[in-house]
Amino acid sequence: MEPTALCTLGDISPLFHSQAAPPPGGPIVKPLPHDLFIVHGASAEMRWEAMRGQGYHVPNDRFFVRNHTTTPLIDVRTWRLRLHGDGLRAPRSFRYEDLLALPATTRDVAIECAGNGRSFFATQQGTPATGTQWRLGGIGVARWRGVKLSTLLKLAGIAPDAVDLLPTGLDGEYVEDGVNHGHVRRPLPVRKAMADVLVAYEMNGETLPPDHGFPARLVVPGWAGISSIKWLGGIEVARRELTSPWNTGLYRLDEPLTTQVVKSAFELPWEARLEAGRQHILRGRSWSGRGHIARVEVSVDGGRSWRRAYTRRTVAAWTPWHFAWCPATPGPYRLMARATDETGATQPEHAAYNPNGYLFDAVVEHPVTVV
Ligand SMILES: Nc1nc2c(c(=O)[nH]1)N[C@H]1C(S)=C(S)[C@@H](COP(=O)(O)O)O[C@H]1N2
Ligand SMILES: [Mo]
Repeated sequence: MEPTALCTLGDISPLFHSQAAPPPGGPIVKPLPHDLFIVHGASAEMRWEAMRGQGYHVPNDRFFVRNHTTTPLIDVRTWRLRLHGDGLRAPRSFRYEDLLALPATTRDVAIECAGNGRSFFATQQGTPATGTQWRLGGIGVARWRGVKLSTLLKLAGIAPDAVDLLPTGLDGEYVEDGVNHGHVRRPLPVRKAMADVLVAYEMNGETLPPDHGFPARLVVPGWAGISSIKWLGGIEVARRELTSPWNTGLYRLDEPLTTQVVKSAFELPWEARLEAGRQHILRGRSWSGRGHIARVEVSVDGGRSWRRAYTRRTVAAWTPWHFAWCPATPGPYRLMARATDETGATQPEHAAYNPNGYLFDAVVEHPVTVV
């Protein structure tokens, strides 16, 4: 039980650090203010405290960006989305206006980098993994609007024996350790493409911003973010299995990565300071690529005891929750949140190590100080 008798119901917001903003870095077009983002080279993760007081969706100004190279600025007047390959009976190109004129679909979908949480392989498990050292801010949920990919594939006469698609981005070629991997592209099975994938041209009611794929991007629900190709230029459709470095070497364990794992995050600054002797409403969100979150538990004593957080039923993209905590004694604490999804998948104490640090699903210990 919480010592609520000792607790005054006070200001529920934690004490925020204010820090001088260093100059933003990286070839991203939108501003990356220090209070919203942690910049990692060409990518930028959202600070979780930036979701405090926000609604269900991550506003476009704070949505994380993961770029292999730089954000291209594409002229929509000459842009075409070209559908080609031996898996189509009527290959064709779509102009921007063609997309806008087709029946539109709106969906709340999370996009999450497969490397989200990677830094905890080093800091929490003592086994560093190579790649961008994300904390938990490599995810965002937006309301995406666009055309179903299945609609475009049907218009292009997709063959019954088509197997794989290869969507390709119009950003620069990706060179890593002296090896040119070419344009960012990753095979997508026809089965998934026909099921629930969008070709999105709007994000949270605005024209898709340049950093998030203008004029059009894929939105692939539940799957690793690399599937959701930005700045879409072409889609090959083939009657055989396709490969690219993004499913043969990168973003792969035994098999190419598909579904994202279960995770949870507190909407608190890292190393937040909270006042002793009053009630704090700890807020956070949990998500899983497999579907709805069924249960969220929180521990404020390093995992010895757990209590249910209050969740409201929402769509599958993610589930906001809250938890009342009244810390009596000043000192350092580790807050932990553990979610279980509708398939029974839950967050373990330890995530399975892999050298590229994909799919970190363990409970994250969020350090705070009670003062
Ligand atoms: N063309 C292209 N598409 C891309 C990428 C990229 O670098 N180029 N990055 C991918 C990765 S790894 C992720 S996690 C998501 C990130 O989407 P966001 O930048 O809109 O958050 O886009 C994916 N689509
Ligand atoms: Mo990613």
